[in-house]
Amino acid sequence: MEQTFVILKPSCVARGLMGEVIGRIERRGITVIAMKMMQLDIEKLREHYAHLADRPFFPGLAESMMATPVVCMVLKGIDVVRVFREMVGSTNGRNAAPGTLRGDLCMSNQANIVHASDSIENAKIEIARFFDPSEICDYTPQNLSFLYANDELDPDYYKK
Ligand code: IDP
Ligand code: MG
Repeated sequence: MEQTFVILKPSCVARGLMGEVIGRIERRGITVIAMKMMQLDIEKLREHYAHLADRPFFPGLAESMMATPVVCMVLKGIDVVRVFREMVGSTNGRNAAPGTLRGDLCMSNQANIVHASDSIENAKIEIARFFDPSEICDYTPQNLSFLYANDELDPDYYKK
């Protein structure tokens, strides 16, 4: 089953939206298998936002990501990388569709409350960047047979 990496940004933590976002993740039927609060530093952000390091807004973005601790999470589910990106919505909160996290909960391009991996490959890299394997609790939720039909589940899943 697929895994994705999430950061609840300072704009989520400081505005008291952690519970709302985690609640929506749980209600969707996505499983949280790792979660920790941490203070990001500039080295980590240069790695994490390497694709944006040359952009004029990078210093402001990095500062905003260090303004408070953040919450890092690993989520698990079938197709969860794509499903969670769709839940998050467009980068700019003012353009994000209603019903998405950003479209319902923020008004900013930069302070857009959540980070989510944009591909399976990047999810693997980001999970390894922020979590030690020992911090990931890859358990099987007891309600799995109510989250998915049997024919959606990998037959080997139960053998793990
Ligand atoms: P994403 O978070 O939707 O994947 P990316 O393009 O990967 O968007 O950008 C990473 C983060 O950088 C965004 O979530 C946002 O916080 C910030 N960002 C992106 N573009 C801008 C911009 O034009 N101005 C300010 N901040 C930006
Ligand atoms: Mg991105």
